[in-house]
Amino acid sequence: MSNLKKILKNKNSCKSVWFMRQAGRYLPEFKNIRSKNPDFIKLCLNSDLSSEITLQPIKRFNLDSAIIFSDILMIPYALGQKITFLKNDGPKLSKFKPNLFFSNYEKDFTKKLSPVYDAIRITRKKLETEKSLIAFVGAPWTLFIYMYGIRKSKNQVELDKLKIDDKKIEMIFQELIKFICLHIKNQINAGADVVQIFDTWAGLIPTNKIKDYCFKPNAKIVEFCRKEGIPNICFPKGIREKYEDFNKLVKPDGISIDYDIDPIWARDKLKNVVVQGGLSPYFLLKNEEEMFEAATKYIQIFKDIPYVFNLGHGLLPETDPDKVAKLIKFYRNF
Ligand code: 1CP
Repeated sequence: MSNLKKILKNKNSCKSVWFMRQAGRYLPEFKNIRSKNPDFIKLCLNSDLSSEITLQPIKRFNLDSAIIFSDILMIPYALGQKITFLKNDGPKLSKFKPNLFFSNYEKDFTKKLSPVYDAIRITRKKLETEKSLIAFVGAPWTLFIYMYGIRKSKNQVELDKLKIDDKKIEMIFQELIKFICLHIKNQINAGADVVQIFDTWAGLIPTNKIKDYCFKPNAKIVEFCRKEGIPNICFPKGIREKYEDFNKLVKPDGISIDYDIDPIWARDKLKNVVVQGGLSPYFLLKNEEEMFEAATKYIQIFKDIPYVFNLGHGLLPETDPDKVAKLIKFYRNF
Protein backbone atom coordinates (compact mmCIF):
# COMPACT_ATOMS: atom_id res chain seq x y z
CA MET A 1 0.00 0.00 0.00
CA SER A 2 1.31 3.49 -0.80
CA ASN A 3 2.49 5.77 1.98
CA LEU A 4 -0.27 8.37 1.42
CA LYS A 5 -3.02 5.74 1.27
CA LYS A 6 -1.79 4.30 4.59
CA ILE A 7 -1.91 7.71 6.26
CA LEU A 8 -5.44 8.39 4.99
CA LYS A 9 -6.75 4.91 5.85
CA ASN A 10 -5.08 4.41 9.24
CA LYS A 11 -4.72 8.07 10.25
CA ASN A 12 -1.13 7.36 11.22
CA SER A 13 1.52 10.02 11.30
CA CYS A 14 4.31 8.83 9.04
CA LYS A 15 5.99 11.48 6.92
CA SER A 16 4.68 12.27 3.47
CA VAL A 17 5.24 15.11 1.03
CA TRP A 18 3.86 16.16 -2.35
CA PHE A 19 2.93 19.56 -3.78
CA MET A 20 -0.15 20.76 -5.60
CA ARG A 21 0.74 21.61 -9.21
CA GLN A 22 4.08 19.81 -8.78
CA ALA A 23 3.98 18.70 -12.43
CA GLY A 24 3.91 21.50 -14.92
CA ARG A 25 4.38 25.16 -15.56
CA TYR A 26 7.50 25.92 -13.39
CA LEU A 27 9.61 22.96 -14.58
CA PRO A 28 11.93 23.50 -17.59
CA GLU A 29 11.43 19.88 -18.68
CA PHE A 30 7.64 20.52 -18.77
CA LYS A 31 8.03 23.82 -20.63
CA ASN A 32 10.08 22.00 -23.23
CA ILE A 33 7.28 19.48 -23.89
CA ARG A 34 4.62 22.21 -23.70
CA SER A 35 6.38 24.38 -26.31
CA LYS A 36 6.04 21.53 -28.81
CA ASN A 37 2.39 20.88 -27.88
CA PRO A 38 0.38 24.09 -28.26
CA ASP A 39 -3.01 22.40 -27.74
CA PHE A 40 -3.26 21.82 -23.99
CA ILE A 41 -6.25 19.44 -24.10
CA LYS A 42 -4.50 17.36 -26.74
CA LEU A 43 -1.47 17.20 -24.47
CA CYS A 44 -3.66 15.94 -21.62
CA LEU A 45 -4.97 13.27 -24.01
CA ASN A 46 -1.47 12.13 -25.00
CA SER A 47 -1.02 9.22 -22.58
CA ASP A 48 2.74 8.81 -23.02
CA LEU A 49 3.49 12.51 -22.60
CA SER A 50 1.01 12.88 -19.68
CA SER A 51 2.72 10.01 -17.93
CA GLU A 52 6.16 11.47 -18.64
CA ILE A 53 5.10 14.88 -17.21
CA THR A 54 3.55 13.19 -14.15
CA LEU A 55 6.87 11.51 -13.40
CA GLN A 56 9.07 14.58 -14.00
CA PRO A 57 8.81 15.95 -10.43
CA ILE A 58 9.20 12.44 -8.98
CA LYS A 59 12.48 11.96 -10.86
CA ARG A 60 13.72 15.39 -9.87
CA PHE A 61 12.62 15.50 -6.20
CA ASN A 62 11.73 11.92 -5.19
CA LEU A 63 8.36 13.08 -3.80
CA ASP A 64 6.15 10.52 -2.00
CA SER A 65 3.21 10.95 -4.38
CA ALA A 66 2.66 11.64 -8.05
CA ILE A 67 -0.48 13.48 -9.21
CA ILE A 68 -1.60 12.53 -12.69
CA PHE A 69 -1.00 15.26 -15.27
CA SER A 70 -4.46 16.21 -16.48
CA ASP A 71 -6.90 19.03 -15.74
CA ILE A 72 -10.18 19.51 -13.89
CA LEU A 73 -11.62 20.83 -17.18
CA MET A 74 -11.35 17.40 -18.81
CA ILE A 75 -14.85 16.72 -17.40
CA PRO A 76 -16.58 19.66 -19.14
CA TYR A 77 -14.56 18.71 -22.23
CA ALA A 78 -15.83 15.12 -22.12
CA LEU A 79 -19.37 16.44 -21.58
CA GLY A 80 -19.26 18.37 -24.84
CA GLN A 81 -17.84 21.84 -24.22
CA LYS A 82 -14.94 23.13 -26.29
CA ILE A 83 -12.00 24.37 -24.25
CA THR A 84 -9.28 26.76 -25.27
CA PHE A 85 -6.42 28.06 -23.17
CA LEU A 86 -5.56 31.63 -23.96
CA LYS A 87 -2.10 32.83 -23.02
CA ASN A 88 -2.26 34.83 -19.75
CA ASP A 89 -6.05 34.69 -19.74
CA GLY A 90 -6.83 31.20 -18.46
CA PRO A 91 -9.28 28.73 -19.96
CA LYS A 92 -12.29 29.70 -22.12
CA LEU A 93 -15.18 27.32 -22.65
CA SER A 94 -17.74 27.34 -25.45
CA LYS A 95 -21.26 28.33 -24.41
CA PHE A 96 -22.98 25.92 -22.02
CA LYS A 97 -25.87 24.16 -23.77
CA PRO A 98 -28.23 22.38 -21.34
CA ASN A 99 -29.65 20.06 -24.03
CA LEU A 100 -26.20 18.84 -24.94
CA PHE A 101 -25.08 18.63 -21.31
CA PHE A 102 -28.02 16.49 -20.19
CA SER A 103 -27.75 14.06 -23.10
CA ASN A 104 -24.37 12.55 -22.27
CA TYR A 105 -23.84 8.82 -21.83
CA GLU A 106 -21.44 7.29 -19.32
CA LYS A 107 -20.01 4.93 -21.94
CA ASP A 108 -19.06 7.81 -24.29
CA PHE A 109 -17.61 9.84 -21.41
CA THR A 110 -15.33 6.96 -20.38
CA LYS A 111 -14.29 6.41 -23.98
CA LYS A 112 -13.47 10.08 -24.51
CA LEU A 113 -11.27 10.17 -21.41
CA SER A 114 -9.68 6.75 -21.96
CA PRO A 115 -6.26 8.37 -22.77
CA VAL A 116 -6.26 9.80 -19.22
CA TYR A 117 -6.87 6.33 -17.81
CA ASP A 118 -4.16 4.88 -20.06
CA ALA A 119 -1.74 7.54 -18.75
CA ILE A 120 -2.53 6.33 -15.22
CA ARG A 121 -1.90 2.69 -16.23
CA ILE A 122 1.45 3.58 -17.80
CA THR A 123 2.48 5.72 -14.81
CA ARG A 124 1.48 3.15 -12.18
CA LYS A 125 3.76 0.58 -13.81
CA LYS A 126 6.72 2.96 -13.62
CA LEU A 127 6.10 4.21 -10.09
CA GLU A 128 7.49 2.47 -6.99
CA THR A 129 4.72 0.71 -5.02
CA GLU A 130 5.19 2.80 -1.87
CA LYS A 131 4.52 5.97 -3.89
CA SER A 132 0.94 7.06 -4.30
CA LEU A 133 -0.59 7.96 -7.65
CA ILE A 134 -3.17 10.66 -6.99
CA ALA A 135 -6.24 11.03 -9.19
CA PHE A 136 -8.15 14.31 -9.07
CA VAL A 137 -11.43 15.99 -10.00
CA GLY A 138 -12.91 19.47 -9.69
CA ALA A 139 -15.92 19.79 -7.36
CA PRO A 140 -19.26 20.76 -9.01
CA TRP A 141 -19.21 24.46 -8.05
CA THR A 142 -15.68 24.98 -9.35
CA LEU A 143 -16.49 23.21 -12.64
CA PHE A 144 -19.78 25.13 -12.91
CA ILE A 145 -17.91 28.46 -12.67
CA TYR A 146 -15.81 27.55 -15.71
CA MET A 147 -18.71 25.92 -17.59
CA TYR A 148 -20.79 29.11 -17.25
CA GLY A 149 -17.85 31.51 -17.55
CA ILE A 150 -19.06 33.56 -14.58
CA ARG A 151 -15.77 34.46 -12.94
CA LYS A 152 -15.18 38.18 -13.36
CA SER A 153 -11.79 38.45 -11.69
CA LYS A 154 -9.65 36.50 -9.25
CA ASN A 155 -12.07 37.16 -6.39
CA GLN A 156 -15.48 37.74 -7.92
CA VAL A 157 -18.26 35.80 -9.59
CA GLU A 158 -21.22 37.27 -11.42
CA LEU A 159 -23.92 35.08 -9.89
CA ASP A 160 -26.72 37.45 -10.83
CA LYS A 161 -25.72 37.05 -14.47
CA LEU A 162 -26.71 33.41 -14.29
CA LYS A 163 -30.46 33.83 -14.64
CA ILE A 164 -31.16 30.25 -13.66
CA ASP A 165 -33.04 29.13 -10.58
CA ASP A 166 -31.78 26.96 -7.75
CA LYS A 167 -33.69 23.93 -9.00
CA LYS A 168 -31.79 24.02 -12.33
CA ILE A 169 -28.45 24.49 -10.58
CA GLU A 170 -29.24 21.48 -8.42
CA MET A 171 -30.00 19.40 -11.52
CA ILE A 172 -26.74 20.45 -13.15
CA PHE A 173 -24.81 19.63 -9.98
CA GLN A 174 -26.48 16.22 -9.74
CA GLU A 175 -25.54 15.40 -13.30
CA LEU A 176 -21.99 16.65 -12.68
CA ILE A 177 -21.69 14.52 -9.54
CA LYS A 178 -22.64 11.44 -11.57
CA PHE A 179 -19.77 12.05 -14.01
CA ILE A 180 -17.32 13.20 -11.33
CA CYS A 181 -17.86 9.91 -9.48
CA LEU A 182 -17.49 7.97 -12.73
CA HIS A 183 -14.23 9.79 -13.47
CA ILE A 184 -12.96 8.98 -9.97
CA LYS A 185 -13.90 5.32 -10.32
CA ASN A 186 -12.28 5.06 -13.77
CA GLN A 187 -9.05 6.63 -12.50
CA ILE A 188 -8.95 4.26 -9.51
CA ASN A 189 -9.65 1.25 -11.75
CA ALA A 190 -6.71 2.32 -13.91
CA GLY A 191 -4.33 2.31 -10.93
CA ALA A 192 -4.63 5.58 -9.00
CA ASP A 193 -4.98 4.96 -5.25
CA VAL A 194 -6.09 8.30 -3.74
CA VAL A 195 -8.33 11.10 -5.07
CA GLN A 196 -8.13 14.82 -4.38
CA ILE A 197 -11.30 16.87 -4.91
CA PHE A 198 -10.44 20.48 -5.83
CA ASP A 199 -13.06 23.10 -4.90
CA THR A 200 -10.71 25.92 -5.82
CA TRP A 201 -13.43 28.58 -6.04
CA ALA A 202 -15.45 27.56 -2.92
CA GLY A 203 -14.38 30.86 -1.34
CA LEU A 204 -16.53 32.76 -3.87
CA ILE A 205 -19.79 31.12 -2.75
CA PRO A 206 -22.16 33.48 -0.90
CA THR A 207 -22.55 32.36 2.74
CA ASN A 208 -26.25 31.56 2.35
CA LYS A 209 -25.42 29.11 -0.46
CA ILE A 210 -22.37 27.40 1.04
CA LYS A 211 -24.33 24.30 2.11
CA ASP A 212 -26.00 23.79 -1.27
CA TYR A 213 -23.06 24.67 -3.50
CA CYS A 214 -20.15 23.32 -1.47
CA PHE A 215 -20.88 21.10 1.56
CA LYS A 216 -23.63 18.93 0.06
CA PRO A 217 -22.01 18.24 -3.34
CA ASN A 218 -18.62 17.47 -1.74
CA ALA A 219 -20.38 15.24 0.81
CA LYS A 220 -22.04 13.24 -1.97
CA ILE A 221 -18.70 12.66 -3.67
CA VAL A 222 -16.98 11.70 -0.40
CA GLU A 223 -19.87 9.35 0.39
CA PHE A 224 -19.33 7.66 -2.96
CA CYS A 225 -15.60 7.34 -2.21
CA ARG A 226 -16.33 5.87 1.22
CA LYS A 227 -18.70 3.29 -0.26
CA GLU A 228 -16.04 2.34 -2.81
CA GLY A 229 -13.19 2.36 -0.28
CA ILE A 230 -11.37 5.19 -2.10
CA PRO A 231 -9.11 7.36 0.11
CA ASN A 232 -10.02 11.00 -0.48
CA ILE A 233 -8.76 14.52 0.23
CA CYS A 234 -10.96 17.62 -0.08
CA PHE A 235 -9.70 21.12 -0.84
CA PRO A 236 -12.48 23.70 -0.26
CA LYS A 237 -10.16 26.65 -0.85
CA GLY A 238 -11.00 30.03 0.63
CA ILE A 239 -13.92 29.16 2.93
CA ARG A 240 -12.07 30.36 6.06
CA GLU A 241 -13.75 29.42 9.37
CA LYS A 242 -16.32 27.36 7.45
CA TYR A 243 -13.59 24.70 7.12
CA GLU A 244 -14.79 23.46 10.52
CA ASP A 245 -18.39 22.86 9.39
CA PHE A 246 -17.15 21.49 6.07
CA ASN A 247 -15.09 18.87 7.90
CA LYS A 248 -17.95 17.92 10.22
CA LEU A 249 -20.50 17.61 7.42
CA VAL A 250 -18.44 16.20 4.56
CA LYS A 251 -16.18 13.92 6.66
CA PRO A 252 -13.37 13.42 4.15
CA ASP A 253 -10.33 11.24 4.95
CA GLY A 254 -8.05 14.21 4.36
CA ILE A 255 -8.54 17.98 4.23
CA SER A 256 -6.16 20.33 2.45
CA ILE A 257 -5.94 23.74 4.12
CA ASP A 258 -5.19 26.94 2.23
CA TYR A 259 -2.77 29.66 3.31
CA ASP A 260 -5.53 31.83 4.88
CA ILE A 261 -6.11 29.17 7.53
CA ASP A 262 -4.24 29.59 10.81
CA PRO A 263 -2.53 26.20 11.30
CA ILE A 264 -3.04 26.26 15.10
CA TRP A 265 -6.76 26.86 14.53
CA ALA A 266 -6.81 23.99 12.01
CA ARG A 267 -5.05 21.62 14.41
CA ASP A 268 -7.55 22.42 17.17
CA LYS A 269 -10.76 22.52 15.10
CA LEU A 270 -10.35 19.91 12.37
CA LYS A 271 -10.87 16.53 14.03
CA ASN A 272 -10.92 12.92 12.76
CA VAL A 273 -9.22 13.94 9.55
CA VAL A 274 -5.70 14.02 8.11
CA VAL A 275 -4.68 17.64 7.59
CA GLN A 276 -2.63 18.48 4.50
CA GLY A 277 -0.76 21.55 3.32
CA GLY A 278 -1.19 25.18 4.32
CA LEU A 279 2.19 26.73 3.55
CA SER A 280 1.78 29.61 1.12
CA PRO A 281 3.44 28.92 -2.25
CA TYR A 282 4.68 32.53 -2.12
CA PHE A 283 7.26 31.46 0.50
CA LEU A 284 9.04 29.58 -2.27
CA LEU A 285 9.63 32.95 -3.94
CA LYS A 286 11.33 34.38 -0.80
CA ASN A 287 14.78 33.72 0.55
CA GLU A 288 15.62 30.34 2.04
CA GLU A 289 15.61 31.56 5.61
CA GLU A 290 12.05 32.87 5.37
CA MET A 291 10.90 29.77 3.52
CA PHE A 292 12.38 27.40 6.13
CA GLU A 293 10.99 29.47 8.99
CA ALA A 294 7.48 29.31 7.55
CA ALA A 295 7.80 25.57 6.85
CA THR A 296 9.04 24.96 10.41
CA LYS A 297 5.87 26.54 11.77
CA TYR A 298 3.65 24.05 9.94
CA ILE A 299 5.84 21.02 10.71
CA GLN A 300 6.00 21.92 14.43
CA ILE A 301 2.31 22.64 14.83
CA PHE A 302 1.26 19.38 13.17
CA LYS A 303 4.03 17.20 14.59
CA ASP A 304 1.74 15.10 16.83
CA ILE A 305 -1.13 14.50 14.42
CA PRO A 306 -1.33 12.85 10.99
CA TYR A 307 -0.19 15.53 8.56
CA VAL A 308 0.78 15.54 4.90
CA PHE A 309 3.34 18.20 4.02
CA ASN A 310 2.10 20.25 1.04
CA LEU A 311 1.23 23.85 0.14
CA GLY A 312 -1.79 26.11 0.66
CA HIS A 313 -2.29 26.21 -3.14
CA GLY A 314 -0.35 25.17 -6.22
CA LEU A 315 3.30 25.93 -6.94
CA LEU A 316 3.52 29.24 -8.80
CA PRO A 317 4.84 29.37 -12.39
CA GLU A 318 7.77 31.60 -11.34
CA THR A 319 9.02 29.10 -8.70
CA ASP A 320 12.68 28.08 -8.93
CA PRO A 321 12.82 24.25 -8.99
CA ASP A 322 15.98 24.35 -6.80
CA LYS A 323 13.92 25.99 -4.04
CA VAL A 324 11.44 23.14 -4.28
CA ALA A 325 14.30 20.65 -3.88
CA LYS A 326 15.61 22.55 -0.85
CA LEU A 327 12.21 22.66 0.82
CA ILE A 328 11.71 18.92 0.38
CA LYS A 329 15.18 18.21 1.78
CA PHE A 330 14.47 20.49 4.73
CA TYR A 331 11.24 18.64 5.50
CA ARG A 332 12.84 15.21 5.20
CA ASN A 333 15.73 16.17 7.52
CA PHE A 334 13.51 17.85 10.08
O1 1CP B 1 -0.49 26.83 -20.33
C1 1CP B 1 -0.12 25.81 -19.76
O2 1CP B 1 1.02 25.37 -19.81
C2 1CP B 1 -1.14 25.04 -19.02
C3 1CP B 1 -1.08 25.28 -17.58
C4 1CP B 1 -1.84 24.17 -16.88
C5 1CP B 1 -1.30 23.04 -16.25
C6 1CP B 1 0.16 22.67 -16.14
C7 1CP B 1 -3.24 24.08 -16.77
C8 1CP B 1 -4.25 25.00 -17.34
N1 1CP B 1 -3.55 22.91 -16.09
C9 1CP B 1 -2.40 22.25 -15.75
C10 1CP B 1 -2.30 20.94 -15.07
C11 1CP B 1 -3.10 20.70 -13.86
N2 1CP B 1 -4.27 21.34 -13.51
C12 1CP B 1 -2.83 19.71 -12.90
C13 1CP B 1 -1.72 18.65 -12.99
C14 1CP B 1 -0.38 19.19 -12.60
C15 1CP B 1 -0.06 19.05 -11.14
O3 1CP B 1 -0.80 19.54 -10.30
O4 1CP B 1 0.97 18.48 -10.83
C16 1CP B 1 -3.81 19.83 -11.90
C17 1CP B 1 -3.92 19.04 -10.60
C18 1CP B 1 -4.71 20.85 -12.31
C19 1CP B 1 -5.93 21.21 -11.57
C20 1CP B 1 -6.63 22.47 -11.89
N3 1CP B 1 -6.87 23.04 -13.12
C21 1CP B 1 -7.30 23.28 -10.92
C22 1CP B 1 -7.40 22.94 -9.46
C23 1CP B 1 -6.10 23.17 -8.75
C24 1CP B 1 -5.76 24.60 -8.48
O5 1CP B 1 -4.62 24.97 -8.79
O6 1CP B 1 -6.58 25.32 -7.92
C25 1CP B 1 -7.87 24.36 -11.60
C26 1CP B 1 -8.66 25.49 -10.99
C27 1CP B 1 -7.60 24.21 -12.98
C28 1CP B 1 -8.06 25.07 -14.08
C29 1CP B 1 -6.92 25.55 -14.88
N4 1CP B 1 -6.27 24.81 -15.80
C30 1CP B 1 -5.22 25.52 -16.34
C31 1CP B 1 -5.22 26.78 -15.72
C32 1CP B 1 -4.26 27.89 -16.06
C33 1CP B 1 -6.25 26.77 -14.78
C34 1CP B 1 -6.59 27.86 -13.78
C35 1CP B 1 -7.06 29.10 -14.44
C36 1CP B 1 -7.75 30.03 -13.49
O7 1CP B 1 -7.07 30.72 -12.69
O8 1CP B 1 -8.96 30.05 -13.54
